[in-house]
Amino acid sequence: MKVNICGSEFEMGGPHLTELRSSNDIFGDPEALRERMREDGYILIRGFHDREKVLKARADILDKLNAMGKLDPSATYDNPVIAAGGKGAMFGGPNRDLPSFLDVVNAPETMGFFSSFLGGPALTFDYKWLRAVATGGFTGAHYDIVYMGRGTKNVYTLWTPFGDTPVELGTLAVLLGSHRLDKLKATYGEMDVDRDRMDGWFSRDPGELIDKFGGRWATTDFRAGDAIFFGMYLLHSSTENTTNRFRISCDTRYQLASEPADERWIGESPKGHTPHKPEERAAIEEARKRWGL
Ligand SMILES: O=C(O)CCC(=O)C(=O)O
Repeated sequence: MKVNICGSEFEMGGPHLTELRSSNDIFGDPEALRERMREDGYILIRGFHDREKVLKARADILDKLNAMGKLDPSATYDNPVIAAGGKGAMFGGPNRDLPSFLDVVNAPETMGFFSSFLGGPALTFDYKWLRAVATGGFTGAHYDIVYMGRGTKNVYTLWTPFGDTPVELGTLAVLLGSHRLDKLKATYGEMDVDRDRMDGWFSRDPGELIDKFGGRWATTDFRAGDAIFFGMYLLHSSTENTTNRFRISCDTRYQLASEPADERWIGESPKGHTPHKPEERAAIEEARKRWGL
């Protein structure tokens, strides 16, 4: 099967792309999960969330998209066909108008899981990155630290698809081993997109990253309820949505409540990123030359 990551095609099971491994075998064992995280840089859990709750949230998100005129008249909850010329949507913020969605990502089970994984009471950023990704949409390769590195670095991103999400709809893809790239961590990993006025994507070319750093990309088909989480220093991107349907997913963040949190993402109305005009932003290519990367 061919998989399109950021516009480049790879064969699943070939030299450049493999399946993500599930950690369901050690789900109830926090120490084993921490060890797996150190080893793999990510944890995939099938059925992490209550599937019915995820599907209820999906229906509410699709109702919102429909009210915005983003769905084709033929669309159903199972087949959310995008309206002609329709664009994606990014619902960045606390999303308090979607309680069924918060019921998943802020659920006591989710918070309890992260408290156990982190070894103390967890908090989640109030800001949530909820996306409806349209045809052709994808995310370029990046570390999350460049967007949210002003508090503790011990933060985890949980990526949750809201609906059954095969790779052709746009799934999370990770570059295996990229959590151990010391030079990348010491250079790009010290960047702050707001302070440095720079775009956060390190690359839009997944093949280039394999040539430079080695490793393989990994992704998989997700079912509603499945989720993957990873630390701030793992290069990840998404496969491209090559369908005429919306890919709905959210990335949410968790850390120890006792550690400092990046203030941009916390509170009643988190302030988020500082907007900069494109002409005020420096090109990452220049920085990469400076870093020798
Ligand atoms: O959903 C996507 O396209 C990208 C998600 C992402 O970059 C993240 O979870 O940090």
